[in-house]
This record gives sequence, structure tokens and C-alpha cells, in this order.
Amino acid sequence: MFQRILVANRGEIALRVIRACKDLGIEVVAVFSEADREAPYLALADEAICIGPGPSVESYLKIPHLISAAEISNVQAIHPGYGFLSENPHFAEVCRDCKIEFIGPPPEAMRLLGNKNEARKLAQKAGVPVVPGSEGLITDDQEALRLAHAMGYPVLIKAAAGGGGRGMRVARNDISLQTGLKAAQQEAQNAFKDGSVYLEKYIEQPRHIEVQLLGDRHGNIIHLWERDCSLQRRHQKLVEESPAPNLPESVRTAICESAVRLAKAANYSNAGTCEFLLDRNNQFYFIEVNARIQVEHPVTELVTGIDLVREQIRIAAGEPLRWQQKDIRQQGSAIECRINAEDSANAFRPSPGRITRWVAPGGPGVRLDSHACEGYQVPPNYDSLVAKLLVHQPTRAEAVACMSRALAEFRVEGIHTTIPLHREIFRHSAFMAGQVDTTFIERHWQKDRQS
Ligand code: MV4
Repeated sequence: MFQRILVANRGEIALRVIRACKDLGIEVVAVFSEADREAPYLALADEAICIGPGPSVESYLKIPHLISAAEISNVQAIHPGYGFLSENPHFAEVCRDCKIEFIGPPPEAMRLLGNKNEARKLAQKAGVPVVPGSEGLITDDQEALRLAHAMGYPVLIKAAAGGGGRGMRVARNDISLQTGLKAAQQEAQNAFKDGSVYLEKYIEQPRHIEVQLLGDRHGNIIHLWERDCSLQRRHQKLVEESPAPNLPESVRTAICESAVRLAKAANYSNAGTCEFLLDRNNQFYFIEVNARIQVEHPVTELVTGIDLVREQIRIAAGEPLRWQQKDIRQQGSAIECRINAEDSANAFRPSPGRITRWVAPGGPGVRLDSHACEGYQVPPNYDSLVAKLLVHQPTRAEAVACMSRALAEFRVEGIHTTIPLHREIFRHSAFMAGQVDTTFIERHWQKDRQS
């Protein structure tokens, strides 16, 4: 096992990894930008190293700075957290060249799955359903038109290098397909330096279901069941839960088994997530793999009782998985609310600043993952996540009630947060009935609010 690990991240996930290291008896080195100099979690690390100015391109994204910090502090491994360099295969390769373990999947699997069109081809080969669409990349308008006519409008133009909703365009007729193609290629070229796009049938009002995977470096891969992440606004998730409500047992099993087949085909190891869309007939389609630990991983930790970050570290150290598939149970119902420093009543404007009051909820079945506290200054430079509030209860109805209670207890002053929005969601009858899809927030909120 490692004696010392560096955490190449900030905020709540840096704290989460620090805690996992402490639980494993491993020393931990934190890094920080000048904007995070005062962050309270840095005091919990055995060492903290400044890696540059506030902007992440000059600090948390600067590979040489991170590698230097790792060399100076004599760590054996780097945990990338989520975001930043977590899905950068080049960073994983640099770590390998420097003889530092990257706590994540092998760079080859990251590179393969990072290309959405390649991932799609692999899924097809592994017998995993994909959304009907083009065989490969789209090279000319005529081919796109032929395909669109064959599958029928609406279609979705997707960037091969995209992901998380970036570089997508819906086309509902020939004209919008032709203009959309040009725009999507241009946008993808600018954003990802790769203008290649492909076509899919557009699934209307889908649910977003994802499967948590864990694989060791000896070829064993298991799933830890699914999460429903349908509640989102502009690709920013708001609420995640497990099990997915109103999902037939046969569909749940089929989705989870598909995810394992795909991960095996990709020679995947460490923690990862396979994302699917579910249409209104409960047909599921693979969309992409997230080759990292995700923000919402604690939802799965609660229902399975497995500490995913701890297992990531063990796997990177070469240990075999400690469970077989039959040992993984999905117990009770877990729900997470993402608490962001944003004004949900005002177009979700970012709301950085000093937290003047912070009364955290607690009690039975409540977990709060947060690096914030009273007096903490939320910097304007980064993602606005300030807390993840989770509950775990025997049934979904009890989990919803527990979350409402916890949200009522939670008091934050000095900054705006998404807590008031969550309070509304948790008393909404459609949400309480588990009638969720990716358009829920726009349909129930966005129209009545400024955006
Ligand atoms: C889709 C889709 C409808 N049809 N693909 C958005 C992010 C990326 N991971 C895939 N996404 C979508 N792909 C087809 N063929 C709708 C979405 C989508 C979505 C997916 C998951 C979660 C939220 C979403 C919000 C809007 C659109």
C-alpha cells in the first residue's frame, strides 16, 4: 500500500480524498492555488503546497506544477478527484513516466472512452444498446441528410470529442440539420480542437441513469448498481438518487450488466461510470463513460456500504477487488442534493463571498460532504459546489421526508445557495412520485423564473 498520496484537486473532493487517506492510515499532501490559501481542509493534510495563482489553468490544471509538488513531497500516487485533470490521459501518462501511480483508469482506456464515437463503437461490439445513429463520423451533408431521413427527425448532432452536453445540437428538419452541422463542427473545432461529429436519433425527455463501476487491475469488474441523475439544469446536476425510482427490476439488471460488459471491453479499471439515456418506453441506450470518481459517488456509497475512494486507492496500489458481484447489495434509498453558491431565484447567478452563518443539518440518516463552514470565503474562480447533502433511509418516501427535514435545518447566510430550490423540489408532487426526467426543471421552474 502507498505511504503517501498527493491530492490534485480542491474543495469538497480534496477533503473527501484526505479523509479516505486518513481512514487508510496514508499520509496526504494537499495542493492549493493562491485563491484557496485559506481553505480550512488544508490544515488536515500532512503537507500543503502552493501550485500557482487562482485561475485553474495556472494551478490545478498545470501538469508540471503538480508533478513538481509530487516529486518534492515524495508521494507514490496522485488522486485527481473529479474535473480538472481527472480525465486527461496525457496527465495519467506523465504520472506513469514519472513513476507515480495515477489513481484512476489506465490512460489507454481513458483515451478510448474519451472519444464518444469510439466509445459508441465499442459499446456496439460489446452488445450494449446505443442510440440509433450514424455508423461513424459524418463527413458530408448529403450523408447526414440520408441518415436523418432514414431514422427520422428529430436528430442530435454530437461532437466526438464532446461530453457533458457540450457540442450538441438538435435538428428537426433538413435546414436545421445543415446549419447545425456547420455550427457543431465549428464549435467542436474551437472547443476541443477536433471538429468531428456524428448523428443520433434525438430521444425526447429522457431520464439519465448511470451505473457505478469498480474494476481492479487483475481483470475483475463489478457494478454497484445505478443512480438516477435526471434532475439537472443546463447539464448541471441538482439531485441524484439510488435506486432509480419507478425502474422495472429487469431494466435495472439489464442496464447494470451492459455497463459491466462495456467496461470489460475497454479493459477498464478503477472507479468509473457508464451513462445511459432511458426513453419513455424504458428502452435504454449507452451514451458515454465517465472515467473518474464522480461528484455523486456518495449516493452509491450509502446504498452499498462501500467506500469508493478508499477502494480507488487500494485498486491503484494493485490490490484485488474485495467483493464479487453477488456481494453487492443496494440497500434502502439514498438521495443527494448539490448545494451550490448560486442564486437559484436569479438565473442561477454565481454567488461567491464570505459565509457569515452556516448551520449544518444532522441527525439520523444525514451525511454532509462539505469543505465550507462559517467564515469560509467561497472563491469566484471555480465550480460553485459548496456542499453535498445526502440522506439514506429504508424507503424513498422516508428519504424524501428526511431530505426535506435536513434542508429545513440547513442555514447558510452571506452567500446565495440552491437550498431554497431544493426545498421546493422536495415538496413537488411529481418529484415525490419519482416522475423525473432531464426536462423536469425547465418544465416546472425555468419558465416561471428569470434565466
Ligand atoms: C442525448 C439526448 C437525447 N438524445 N442523446 C447530454 C449530455 C450528454 N452526456 C448526452 N446528453 C444527451 N444526449 C440523444 N440521442 C439528450 C441528452 C441530454 C441530457 C442527457 C443526460 C442528462 C441531461 C441531459 C440534458 C439534456 C440533454
